[in-house]
Amino acid sequence: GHKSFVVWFTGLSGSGKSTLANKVEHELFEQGIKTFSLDGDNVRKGLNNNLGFSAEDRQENLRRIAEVAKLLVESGSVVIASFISPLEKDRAMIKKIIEGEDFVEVFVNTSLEECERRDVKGLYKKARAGEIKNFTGVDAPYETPENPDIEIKTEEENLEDAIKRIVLHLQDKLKI
Ligand code: GGZ
Repeated sequence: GHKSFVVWFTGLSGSGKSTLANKVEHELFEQGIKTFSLDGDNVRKGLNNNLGFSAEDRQENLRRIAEVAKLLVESGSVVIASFISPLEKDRAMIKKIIEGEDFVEVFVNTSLEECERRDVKGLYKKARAGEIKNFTGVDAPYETPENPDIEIKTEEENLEDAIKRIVLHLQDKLKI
């Protein structure tokens, strides 16, 4: 067996959280590790489909996700979670919920300018046009994590190196 814990990716929309999370999950899968991914696509459409993007709804979104992550850790999975998780107080809540279990915070540090330049889903454009309200980085805050376990600067480090660095950090934690 292996130890189980949560790897939590935080960063702006379009920062590259999902790309990194998917690749890290693939690496762990290849090592025979039991993983489970939580992200906006599988959570906001189902469990949290009654929640929007006000500060209160984001907090409740993240609270439920942290509780689910804790259950999955108890069942023996390495949980890979990617959510903007913009506020320090909400990230502190998440850590408190997951508690004794190991928690690895990965800050995907891509500048707002770069996320907006990429604008993969056209959401920044819509937010600037006022078609989406409370958009993180535009008219809702993102508080920079003070002490992440790992920081990935996607504008400076290539994807393969970043994945290697994350997986290496997780190797130690996987040992019973
Ligand atoms: C931020 C929004 C918003 C607003 C819709 N603000 O890039 P995406 O599209 O695929 O990922 C973003 C996702 C963010 O949901 P999270 O659950 O990660 O947010 S939080 O942790 O703050 O609860 C984006 C889309 O939802 N999206 N409206 N207003 N992102």
